[in-house]
Amino acid sequence: MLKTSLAATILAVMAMSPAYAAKDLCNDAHMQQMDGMIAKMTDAGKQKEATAALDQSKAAMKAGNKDECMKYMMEAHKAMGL
Ligand SMILES: [Cu+2]
Repeated sequence: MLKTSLAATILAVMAMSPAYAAKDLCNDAHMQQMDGMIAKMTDAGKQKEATAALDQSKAAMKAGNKDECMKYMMEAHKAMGL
């Protein structure tokens, strides 16, 4: 139940952001959003996976590598059940 509502929340958040379609999620605001969503995950294994992927995504963002950033972002989303 909780997982379902979390996924619905994430989808709602993503749908509200036009930037999502433009694949422009490599920004501090979204990273913060991701941190918050991952913190609410109930599956410890998936949470770890999402955190690791997001860390790599953040590192790529800092390095200015948007392709890498998006690649790991998608991995994080997948771990989150998106
Ligand atoms: Cu994201």
